[in-house]
Amino acid sequence: MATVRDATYDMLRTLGMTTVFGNPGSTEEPFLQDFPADFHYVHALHEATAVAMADGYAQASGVPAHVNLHTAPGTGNGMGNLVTAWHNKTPLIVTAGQQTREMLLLEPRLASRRATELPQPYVKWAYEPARAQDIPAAMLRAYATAVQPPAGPVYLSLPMDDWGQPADALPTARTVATRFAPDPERLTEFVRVLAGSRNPVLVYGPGVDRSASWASAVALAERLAAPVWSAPAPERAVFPENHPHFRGVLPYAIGPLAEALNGHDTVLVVGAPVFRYYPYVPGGHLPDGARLLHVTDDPDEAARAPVGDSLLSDPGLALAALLDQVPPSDRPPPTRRDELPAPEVGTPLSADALFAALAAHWPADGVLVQESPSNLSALRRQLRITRPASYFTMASGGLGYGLPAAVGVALAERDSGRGRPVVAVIGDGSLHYSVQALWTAARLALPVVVVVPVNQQYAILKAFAELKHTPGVPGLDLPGLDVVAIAAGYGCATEVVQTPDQLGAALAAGLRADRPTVLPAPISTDVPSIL
Ligand SMILES: Cc1ncc(C[n+]2csc(CCOP(=O)(O)OP(=O)(O)O)c2C)c(N)n1
Repeated sequence: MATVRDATYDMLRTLGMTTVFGNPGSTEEPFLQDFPADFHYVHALHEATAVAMADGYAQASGVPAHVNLHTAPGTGNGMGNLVTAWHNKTPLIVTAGQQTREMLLLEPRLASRRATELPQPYVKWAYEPARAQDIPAAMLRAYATAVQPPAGPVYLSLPMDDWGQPADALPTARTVATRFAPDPERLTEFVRVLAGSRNPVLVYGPGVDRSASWASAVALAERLAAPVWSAPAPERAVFPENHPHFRGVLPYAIGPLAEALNGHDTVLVVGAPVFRYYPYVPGGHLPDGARLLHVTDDPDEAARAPVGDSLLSDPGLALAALLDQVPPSDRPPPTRRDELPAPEVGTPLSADALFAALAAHWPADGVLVQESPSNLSALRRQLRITRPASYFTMASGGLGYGLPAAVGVALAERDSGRGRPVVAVIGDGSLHYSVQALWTAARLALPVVVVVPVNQQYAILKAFAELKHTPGVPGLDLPGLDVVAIAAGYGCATEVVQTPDQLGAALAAGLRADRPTVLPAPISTDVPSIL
């Protein structure tokens, strides 16, 4: 007789979800018991790491990932990266163990109180099945909820005595669409505004990359002879950054962002919130007289935009529909930005010199995963992303995502057979939030290279304190951290890099290795301005 466990594994097979990221506990053991040979359990040493590895894996493979967490404490540990998965719009099915139904009323140790409230509001759906027999169908519903736009995480709390119960017949597998097309009438109105615009500008967001529509994004920019900006603080790269139309990433503050768009009468935003701001710098949201058109697959994003007119659609389908209808412009196309002068190479290296070296030695088809807050501008200035699905970071602002996400991306690259090289750039502060991801990467023999710009401080918080005039904040310096010893302790190759050539050689060796490599690189302690 089939048990609920048998039926659930069958359902997971049907859904193509045979990889489970997790950290086990007693409340999960009845699920994990006799773990099937055709499944892969990716062991994380902390739940934050499990969630972010699954997020990176899901984004790089384009399908949802399954994370199994330990009841309330495990969910709590995973919560920061669940917040990130929500903002990243990553479809994740998070399951968590729950104490035995027989004892739940008296709240034994490890009972999750109000389990479905715990992950709120950062899940699209949270459920504890009313009957053990409902688990396989709840998995199916969880999947359908996670993948429909806007995609995101869902949560199932699963009592540990459910798994051995006799199963009902397996629910019929069903599928849902993951894209929807724009309202034709409203699209025609958008076309009319764009065709009549004197000087339009395009702002593309991560939804363009998620919907695999770089080609349409480029074609529309060329059709309109319009410059292109990346939406502020993007979690994915959205446009070939060596294209003559590309202008850079918009600043993430109200006044400066509007200033960057000065002179444009129409702003078309596709696949991003309007807008993702960080420090409060007052001003208008748009240049005077400009009109904003917004395409998003997220009704909440459309509702909360402070300016503009929104159109719900899959970003890729909207771009394709616009391309069908927008007439070619007779404006001269934007010209390429001036090339940057090569940064000076000093001792220690500046962030710019370090990342110029990284760019010079960048592997063809490399994937960059980034969590280096104060050095982000230098990194994006020096290392231009030119291919789709090649840049990942967190949309949330929560640290502890980048390192484990890079491990998840690298695993997806291996599992898919694509084998693209993965390089992470992780600040010496950010490294420690999910540092144990290094152990999983070592156990999996993944050749991910982690470059750590070492400035021995939380530089961005110093910059923020300067901008906001809050002197005297404690806890902003990071002396006495031995990155080499930490990396070695988790089983990684590691070497301090101090020159561009040393970085090049260590990077090439690391990408050929059969384990992760951590490369701490001492950099100047100058604090870059936050804007
Ligand atoms: C989970 C979490 N805790 C704290 C913070 C606040 N925070 C933002 S940036 C930062 C420092 C990052 O330091 P590092 O990685 O060394 O980068 P740097 O700013 O020096 O470039 C901190 C602590 C955060 N964003 N997320």
